[in-house]
Amino acid sequence: MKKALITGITGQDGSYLAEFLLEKGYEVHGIKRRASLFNTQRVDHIYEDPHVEHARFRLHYGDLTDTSNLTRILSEVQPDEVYNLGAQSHVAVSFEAPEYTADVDAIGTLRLLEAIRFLGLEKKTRFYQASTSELYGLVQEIPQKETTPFYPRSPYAVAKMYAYWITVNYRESYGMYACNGILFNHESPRRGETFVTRKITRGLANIAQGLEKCLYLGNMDALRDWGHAKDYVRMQWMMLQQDEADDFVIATGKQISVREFVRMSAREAGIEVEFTGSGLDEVATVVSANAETAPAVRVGDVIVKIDPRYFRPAEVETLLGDPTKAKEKLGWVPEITVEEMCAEMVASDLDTAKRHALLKAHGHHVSVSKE
Ligand code: NDP
Ligand code: GDR
Repeated sequence: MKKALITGITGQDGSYLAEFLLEKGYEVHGIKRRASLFNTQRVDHIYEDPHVEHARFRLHYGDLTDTSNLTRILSEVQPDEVYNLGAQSHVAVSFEAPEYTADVDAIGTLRLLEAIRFLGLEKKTRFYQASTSELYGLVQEIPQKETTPFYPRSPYAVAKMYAYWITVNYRESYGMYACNGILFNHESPRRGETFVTRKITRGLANIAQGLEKCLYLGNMDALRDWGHAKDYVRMQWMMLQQDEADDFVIATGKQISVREFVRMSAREAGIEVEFTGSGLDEVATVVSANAETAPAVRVGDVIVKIDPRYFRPAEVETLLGDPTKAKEKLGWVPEITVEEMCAEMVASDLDTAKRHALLKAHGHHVSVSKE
């Protein structure tokens, strides 16, 4: 039985990858952080009681900032494959916490690679690094492929650039099987609530059900190549099954704007909107609403406004990936379109919002967390 170790197992990708590897028959180990509340909601459905013999799913307390902890876990697990998905993954937050982001995202990757080498596992353990389209930042070429030069535009992207190159360096220096997946944005109903797609689907679902009045966003013109996390974790595994380690761009090859994603999500929730104004004065106003899915919404309601707080000191305006290499070398093609993904996200958030609205109607307190 193959063993995998996943950092960031409690995150969006970690949870889908763990499911995927368990289905493939792997023993899956994950690193979770200590938190004051339970933080394993995304993997609770695959959790196995550690008291059960031969459990194939194990969680270890740890942190990418802690070298001795990582070394001990690697030594205990002796994994065939390590997937380094753990990161301070929010671009806007990286401007607020640049040093921490560098410690986790850049040096954390070095700590893992060095621990593998220190333990003499460099010929046994294959390594996947969660690299990102944010490396392209101020884009030098459209669409972006493996050979497009990098121009990172945030502390997050700069940290991930170190991680990218240290992964290449360990492959070239020590013959390690180490790969970078340069993944473009990918989303799902499990996406963190402060990333823009989920913020939109959750915000509009809450508005539809009367739990919120208005959604506040930043740059509506940003263009992204959005895929589904399920498609992308399959590719992470495929990358580690080749004869030779290599780096791949993973993307859909299509892009839409944040504004278009708002329109698409609103439509899924039964709301048609019209955008008027520009810059900080842009708003989305309701022109029609389905009484069944959006009973709390009226024609003329302004449901999206701009808040300058959500603009970044330096922005990545446009990202569009060219996944030709992944298609040709690995036979990978994305199966889920942005429209299907958006429909799934809105349906899931509407489901939750309806339950919360019902609780509220029966006098229960419902808190709607926001950033
Ligand atoms: P999430 O933010 O959903 O998950 C991040 C994971 O990292 C969580 O499990 C989090 O733990 C963990 N983590 C954070 N800090 C530390 C730390 N100091 N030590 C150990 N673990 C830590 O991200 P995604 O699942 O969306 O992304 C997975 C990886 O892929 C990340 O590295 C991200 O940067 C990268 N990426 C993501 C893309 C996307 O569009 N989703 C695109 C390209 C790259 P906790 O749950 O406790 O917070
Ligand atoms: P990104 O994702 O920065 O691309 O990083 P995010 O969803 O945060 O932003 C996408 C674009 O939307 C614009 N935007 C807003 N973003 C947020 N979060 N909140 C808002 O209110 C808002 N309004 C507009 C942003 O300015 C940006 O242009 C994600 C992360 O998963 C990274 O870890 C990963 O590496 C990259 O995708 C690829």
